[in-house]
Amino acid sequence: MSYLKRVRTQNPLVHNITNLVVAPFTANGLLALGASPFMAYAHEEVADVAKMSGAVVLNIGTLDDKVVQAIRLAGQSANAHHVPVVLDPVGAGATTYRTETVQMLVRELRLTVLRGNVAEVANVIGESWSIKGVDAGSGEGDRIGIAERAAHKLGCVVVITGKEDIITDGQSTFLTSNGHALLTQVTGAGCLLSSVIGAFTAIAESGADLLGSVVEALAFYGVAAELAAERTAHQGPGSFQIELLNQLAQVTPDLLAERAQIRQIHGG
Ligand code: ATP
Ligand code: TZP
Ligand code: MG
Ligand code: MG
Repeated sequence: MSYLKRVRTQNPLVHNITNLVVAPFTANGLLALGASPFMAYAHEEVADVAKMSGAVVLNIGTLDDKVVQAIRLAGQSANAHHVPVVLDPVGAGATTYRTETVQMLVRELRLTVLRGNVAEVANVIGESWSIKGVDAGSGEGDRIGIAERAAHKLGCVVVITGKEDIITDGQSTFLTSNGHALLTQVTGAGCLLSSVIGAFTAIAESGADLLGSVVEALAFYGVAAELAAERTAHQGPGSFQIELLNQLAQVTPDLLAERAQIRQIHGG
């Protein structure tokens, strides 16, 4: 059974501690996919919510000390109960506070997946790459090398997104090239993707399943974006954003298999 089919059959509960820009879009995107979103931030309950969830997605987009503490408590509980943890290090490298916070989080928590743009991932592991606010700055560099070094250093799957996406566990590395440039015109397209990845990690039944489920999540999201763009590109980013939600609900496993552009570049 495809991972997408499993997500829709199992309807995993996904606990999100995310930023205030993207929370409703993220919840609607997860519902469209067939997962069950739960946004919960209170220190009094985050450990309980993480424990009962299929995956926990942690996002520092609009961080403050209270959110950071909620993220730590949720992450610790997820680790203690073997619930997968996805971290989106929004804006790592843009300010010292963000950089130091994500570096503390990756020291304290065992991540399942780290997903960010190239600048964010580089800054998480102490490498430099310029960043403009929450968007990857321009720059040429070894994106694949950064992803693989991050996977080794953190012991998790690392996803670097952009026109082409890199997915690696440090041993095997895949590239997916689905997607559409309109995704860069919708705030939260990356954050929603991190939560979609969370839903796919929730149904991976073994470590061996994990990398495949994340690769499929990337291809699925990119195919949904391509179809949304085909239907709305002449209208603009507003219509595209809504149609992306429709397509997250409508892309079938067969259509995904037909359109997915996945290449393995390293590993067996
Ligand atoms: P950034 O802040 O740099 O925009 P992000 O967190 O918003 O990063 P993206 O890298 O934009 O995340 O990735 C979100 C989705 O958009 C991914 O599915 C990615 O493949 C897709 N994407 C990003 N840029 C392009 C592009 N130029 N063409 C096609 N798809 C893209
Ligand atoms: N500012 C702080 S968080 C955020 C903005 C604009 C959303 C970023 O979302 P994404 O998915 O990284 O584009
Ligand atoms: Mg973006
Ligand atoms: Mg982002």
